[in-house]
Amino acid sequence: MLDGFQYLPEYLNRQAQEELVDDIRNHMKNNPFFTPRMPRSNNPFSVKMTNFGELGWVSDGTGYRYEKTHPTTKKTWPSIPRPLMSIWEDISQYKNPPHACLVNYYNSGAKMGLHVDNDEEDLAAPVVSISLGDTARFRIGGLNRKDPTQSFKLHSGDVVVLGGQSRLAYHGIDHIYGGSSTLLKKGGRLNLTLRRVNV
Ligand code: MD3
Ligand code: FE
Repeated sequence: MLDGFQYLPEYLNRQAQEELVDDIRNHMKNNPFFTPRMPRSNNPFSVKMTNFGELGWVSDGTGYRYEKTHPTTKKTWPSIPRPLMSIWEDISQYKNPPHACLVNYYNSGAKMGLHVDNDEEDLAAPVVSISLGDTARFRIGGLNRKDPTQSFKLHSGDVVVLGGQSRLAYHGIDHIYGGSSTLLKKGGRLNLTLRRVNV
């Protein structure tokens, strides 16, 4: 495994997960999920998303980028919920706070193909990922698409830190195990990723 990769299973207990979901729901009022689209092809992602923070990641037919406002409501994104800021402070070991928190929602058929996250300028900062709800099969490889990959399950409450070399590793979500968690009333999986965008 590439250096800088940290897997923290069961980082959040059930009560902490429930409180986080409530906080996320409150921050989702007037901040609905939208369907990102692939640049050029305009094909929809199977994952729905929204963002918290000064900046949010958006994707449409014209490309990937960070924006200060929601693509459909045109409002600025809500602040990053406090418990998420605390998780960053506790485990990122980074001097500066995150600008963005991507909120991805997967229903049981959704996937995310292998990709690298490099739309951020501050690649020295780690990405911190928090999983809630249904279990996912996560795949991570190396710095080149053809490098060997390994997969493992991410369960509700697990946290992953992608620092160092792993920050630019290929990764994706192969499968969601529908009905594997009772955390979210409507099922599915939420993934939160905290990112620093500008240096
Ligand atoms: C490795 N999210 O939002 S989380 C993404 O579960 C993304 O929704 C997946 O890939 C999800 O871009 C995987 C784990 C993760 C997040 C960011 C990474 C792994 C990463 C950035 C660099 C390397
Ligand atoms: Fe990613």
